[in-house]
Amino acid sequence: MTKSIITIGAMVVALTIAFAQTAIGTDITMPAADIKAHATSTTNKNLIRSAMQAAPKKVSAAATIIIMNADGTMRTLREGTNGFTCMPDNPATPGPDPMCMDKTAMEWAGAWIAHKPPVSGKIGLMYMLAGGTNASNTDPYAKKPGVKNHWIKTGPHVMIVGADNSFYDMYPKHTDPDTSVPYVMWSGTPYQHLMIPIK
Ligand SMILES: [Cu+2]
Repeated sequence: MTKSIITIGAMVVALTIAFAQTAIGTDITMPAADIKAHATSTTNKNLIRSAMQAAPKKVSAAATIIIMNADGTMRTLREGTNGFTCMPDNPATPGPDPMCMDKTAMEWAGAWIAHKPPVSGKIGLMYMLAGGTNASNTDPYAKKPGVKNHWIKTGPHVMIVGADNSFYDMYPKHTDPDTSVPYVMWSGTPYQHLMIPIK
């Protein structure tokens, strides 16, 4: 899973203002309300495009697209029909890391963000086909690398969340994992999950 999605909301606000300012500079005849609406739709389009890179085309095309606001609440950019939810890249991390998840994985992510235990015995699937960057393989809430951590970069992968310990026990759990083979992230925490490279 991937770090502080919470910061995305703040980034979106900053981006929207930046877009609006650019528009003011180039076209002073455009009414302020139009500028704001135009900036918002451009930003939303880019966020949706980013989010859709996480899964196979047919999956992300029918998925709901959301972003997380600064306070942890969610904003829906587009309603979907196939039970998958996609989120755009988190700009706080070095690499692109959009993700698409099924309903169970979405509940799991909600538990993680809220620091609550995920429902046990409900297995979920996540796609991260654009890759991902995590601040720590041991701390689910690390926002940036520390003395013992550095950015963990994983290429295109899928993730299995919510399985039993016996499932994760089959795989390596190193703090500094080889990301070219399946490995467990956040082992020993309620948020442990299997990272499965697919390239
Ligand atoms: Cu991941």
